[in-house]
Amino acid sequence: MSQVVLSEIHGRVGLIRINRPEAMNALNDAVVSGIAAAVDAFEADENIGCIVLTGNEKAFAAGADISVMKQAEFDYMHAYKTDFITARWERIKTARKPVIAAVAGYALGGGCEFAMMCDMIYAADNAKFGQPEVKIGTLPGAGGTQRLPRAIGKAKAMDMCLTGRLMDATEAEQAGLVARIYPAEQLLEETLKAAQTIAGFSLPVLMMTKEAVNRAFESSLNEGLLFERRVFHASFGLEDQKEGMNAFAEKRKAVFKNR
Ligand code: DAK
Repeated sequence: MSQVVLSEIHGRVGLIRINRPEAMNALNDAVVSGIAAAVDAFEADENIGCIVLTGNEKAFAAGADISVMKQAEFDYMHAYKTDFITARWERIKTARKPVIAAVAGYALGGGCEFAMMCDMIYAADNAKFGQPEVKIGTLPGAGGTQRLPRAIGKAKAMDMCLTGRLMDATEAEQAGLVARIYPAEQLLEETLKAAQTIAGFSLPVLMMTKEAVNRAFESSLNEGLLFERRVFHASFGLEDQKEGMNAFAEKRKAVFKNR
């Protein structure tokens, strides 16, 4: 049996590839657990500073596996009691290192939700995003109704969730869902390049920055500003802060020690 999740190391970047091409990378237990295990490993590895999650040129992931969810035993009681596909889904969200989703082709349903759990999305020009669950008699269940409006506003999010329509890369970038667009054949290379740049910075600073930006969505402005001030002050306790500023003054490249 082929591995449904592949992981590779490129310099200081951990690359996770969803690998179920025959099913448009539909997300089943094995895929979600495989992604979570890869994240666990990269988080524990001191030589990794940034993680990239990707699929293939046709699909990042076309959603949760419908062939599993359509089974008769998948009734309310089963879904509720087993906390259906919840357990390992949130591992991306809890990653402390930066995570970039590199999306080519379809990112639908749980696939779009997975991409939105990452810190940012770089898209290929053929990317298509959507929450089409309404078409199969259900609704987004892994954050789509919450993260999509925060990313693109209520009007477009409501439109997508209620009609199930797809959004192309250009619209997604204009709406704020996507940070960058690349020609499909350059997506992975360019994403890895950006990830290497990120991974070359001080890891504790990256982690503090990520925490602070995420506060913007989880607290009031004043609370967020207070949190930012505290981690900003904390950064002056890092050797890397002294190194970064000394290197600037000495007109040389900083050598961060991640402490
Ligand atoms: N599940 C299972 N198989 C899928 C699939 C999916 N989501 N999407 C595609 N496939 C399979 C197709 O069945 C087909 O298999 P064969 O017939 O060849 O065996 C193969 O992939 C190729 O697909 P198509 O023949 O359909 O290819 P097309 O190019 O014509 O169309 C498509 C591509 C992506 C537009 C189309 O396949 C499609 O509409 N797929 C379904 C998209 C969808 O409805 N996605 C949302 C699923 S619901 C939760 C977390 C998450 C979720 C829920 C709860 N919790 C944490 C509680 C998420 C739910 C969902 O994502």
